[in-house]
Amino acid sequence: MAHLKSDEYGVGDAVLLDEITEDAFVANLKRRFSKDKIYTYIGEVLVSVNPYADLGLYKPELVETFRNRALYQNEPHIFALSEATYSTMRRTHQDCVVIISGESGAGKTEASKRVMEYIAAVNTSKGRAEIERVKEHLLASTPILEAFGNAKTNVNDNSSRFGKYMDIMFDFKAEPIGGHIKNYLLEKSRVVKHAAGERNFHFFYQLLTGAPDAVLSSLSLERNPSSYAYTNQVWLLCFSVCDKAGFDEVTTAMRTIGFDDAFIECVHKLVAAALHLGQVAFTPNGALCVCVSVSVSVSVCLSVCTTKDALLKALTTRVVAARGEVIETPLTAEKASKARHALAKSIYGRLFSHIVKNINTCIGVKADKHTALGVLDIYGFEIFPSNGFDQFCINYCNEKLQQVFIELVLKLEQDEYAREGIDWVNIEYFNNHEICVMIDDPKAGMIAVLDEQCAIAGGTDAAFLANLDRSFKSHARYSSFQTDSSDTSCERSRDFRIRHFAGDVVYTVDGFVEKNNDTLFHDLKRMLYNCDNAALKDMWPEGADPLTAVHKMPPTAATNFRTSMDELVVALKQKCPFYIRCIRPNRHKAAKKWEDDLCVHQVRYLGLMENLRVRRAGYCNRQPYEVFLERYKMCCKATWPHWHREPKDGVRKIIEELNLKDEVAFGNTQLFIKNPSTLQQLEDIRDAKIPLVVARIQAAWRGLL
Ligand code: AD9
Ligand code: MG
Repeated sequence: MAHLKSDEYGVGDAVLLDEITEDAFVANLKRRFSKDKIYTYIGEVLVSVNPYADLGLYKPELVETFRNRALYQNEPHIFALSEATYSTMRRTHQDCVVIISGESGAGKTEASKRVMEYIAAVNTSKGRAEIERVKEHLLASTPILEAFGNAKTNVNDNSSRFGKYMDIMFDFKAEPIGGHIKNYLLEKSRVVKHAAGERNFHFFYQLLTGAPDAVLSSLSLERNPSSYAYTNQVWLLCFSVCDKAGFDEVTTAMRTIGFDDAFIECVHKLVAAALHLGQVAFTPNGALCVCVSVSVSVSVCLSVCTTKDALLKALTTRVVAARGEVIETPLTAEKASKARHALAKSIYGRLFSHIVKNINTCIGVKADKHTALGVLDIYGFEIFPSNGFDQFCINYCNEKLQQVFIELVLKLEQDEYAREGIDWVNIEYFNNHEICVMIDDPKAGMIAVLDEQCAIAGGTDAAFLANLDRSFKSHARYSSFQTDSSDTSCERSRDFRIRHFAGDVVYTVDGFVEKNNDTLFHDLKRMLYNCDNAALKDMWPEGADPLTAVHKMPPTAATNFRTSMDELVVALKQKCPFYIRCIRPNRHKAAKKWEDDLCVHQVRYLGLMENLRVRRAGYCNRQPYEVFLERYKMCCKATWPHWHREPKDGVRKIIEELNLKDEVAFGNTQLFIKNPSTLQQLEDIRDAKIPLVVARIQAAWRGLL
C-alpha cells in the first residue's frame, strides 16, 4: 500500500486525497502526469492520461508483477485493472467487461490493446498449442480492424471510426477458447469525403504503398495515393502512420487469423473497386449523363467481377418496377455521380462488416458454456469545426455510455444505500438522461424526427431542421439559428446545436437525410449479387430479390444505431463492469504536455469528482449476509461449522471476532465493506484456515469409518 500514500508522485488512489476538491484532484493528476505516472485510481475506476509517448510501461516482463495480485498491491496500472477483471471473472464465473471511455485521442484504443495483451500474456498456456492459437487469433484481429476501421482525423492520427465490443471467451479453467466481435456503425462516408487535413481509412494507403507490384497491377492500381480522388488529400503529410509496414502487418494478421488467399484477394479487389469508382467521371449529355471514363469502368469491372455493360447501365440508369412494369430511367450526371459514391461507400461498409463476420467465424467458440470478458472501445466524443450526421451518432453513443456509467457507478450505488438503510448524504451529479431522451425517444426524439423526413418522398434536410426547431425550441439542450438568433455558435441557417454532457456541438444539417436513408439503388445491389463472387452474394443478399419485389422500407441508419446502442447497454448491464476513464491532456498530440483547461473540462464532464465523492463516502463491496456467512464462517469460532440463527447475527460475530467493525456497515440485507484491503484481509484469513478445515473434515470422516 506504500505507493498509495502521498509522496512526490501524489496519491495513487484519489480517494486518499486530504481534500476532495476539483483543484486537489486535478493537481494530483497533473503532478503524477509530470512524473510519468499516467494512471490514478478512484477506488476501482482507473483514470488514464494519454502521455503521447512510450514510457516503457507495458514491457512483457511486467506481467508477472501483476499476476494474481489485487488492485491495491501494485502501482495503479492498466495491467492491475486487467488482472482485477480477469480474476473477478475467474473467481465468480461471472461475465465481466472493461468499459473504456473518453474523448477522441484520449487513449481508449491503446488501453483496449493493453487489456487484451495482458489477458493473453497472463494465460501461460504451458506450451499448449490450442491456447496459443486462440491467443494469436484474438490478437491478430486488432491490426486488421484498425487498418479497415481507423483513419487519421485532425484530433487523432489513428482514430477509431467504428465502435467495437469484443468478448474473449474462457472455459471453466479460465483459459481462452475464442472470442466474438460486435462492430457498430462505421463512418463510411469517409470513403468518399473527409475534412481537410484528414485521411481515408488506413487500408487504402497501405494497399497503394505497401502491396507488391504484381498485386497492384492485377488491380489496375498505381502506387501513388495522390492519383486517386478518394485518397489524394494530405496523405504525404501524415508521417506518424507507416502505411508501407502496415500492409505487411495486416497481411500477416489476416493469414494468422485464417483468411485464405481467395478472401484476401477479394478484400483487395473491393478496396480497389472503391478507389476506381472514385475516378469515374460522368459527363452531361443534355440533361442526362454519359459515362466516359471507360478505362476506369473496366478496372471497376475487373475488381468486382461484373461485366462492363452491366456496370455502365447500373451507374447511368435507374431501373425500377412500378405497378408490375419495369421502367428504365436515365440519370443526370449529378445523380449518377452521387449513386457512384453511394456504391463505393456501400462496397466498403459491407466489406468491413464482412471482414468482422469472417474474423468471428475464425475466432468463434463452439462450446455453449463459457464465461466472457468483454472490452468496449468506441469512438470518443468529437467536436470538429464542421460536424455532421456521423458526429451526431458518435456523440449520441458517448451520451449512452455516460448513462451506463451514471446508472452503475453513481445512481444505483446511491439508490442501494438508501434501500439498505445505510447512512448516506446524497451526492448530486449531472444526469444526461434528458439529452439521451431528446435524441432517442422512439416517438418524439431527434432520430424519430429525422426518420419521419426520410420516410416521405422528397424529404429534405431543411424540413428536418424546421421540425427539430418546432419540437425542441424550448428544450434547454437544443438551439438553432432560428430558435435563438443570439446563439452565435449557430451562425448559419443550416446549423443546430446540442448541449452535450461533454460540451456544445454545432451540427450542420446537410446530408442528414441522405446518410440516414443510407440507400443503394436496388439495381446496383442486383448487379453486385449477380457477380460471380460468393463473398459479394453474401454481402448483398437482398440483391437476389426480383426487380418487381415490393420492399419494406429498411430501418434507417440512425434507428439501426439506436437499436444497437440499446442492445449494447443491456449487454453491459448484465456484466460486472470495470472502468477506464481516459483523458486527453493537450490539443496538439504532444508528448507529456498538460493543458489545464482541457483536463479540467474532461474531469468535469466525465463526472470524476462525483465518482470520487461517492467512492470516498461509499463501500467497495457488498454481499448478502447468507453469502458472506457461507464464505467466511470458518474464520470465526462462533460460526464454525454451523450457525443456526439469523445470518446477519452470524456475520456480526465474524466481524467482531476479526475486529473489523470500523471497516463495514450493516445494511438491511447486505454487509457493506469499505476498502478492498479489508476484503483481501478476509480472503487471507480464510486461505490460512482452509488447511485446518480440510484436516478437521478428514478427521471427522476417519472417525466415521
Ligand atoms: V478515438 O475516439 O478512437 O479518435 P482514442 O481511441 O481514445 O481516440 P487512441 O487510443 O487512438 O485514442 O490514442 C491516440 C494516440 O495517443 C495513440 O495513437 C498513441 O500515439 C497515443 N497514446 C494513447 N495512449 C497511450 C499510452 N498509454 N502510451 C503512449 C499513447 N501513447
Ligand atoms: Mg480509438
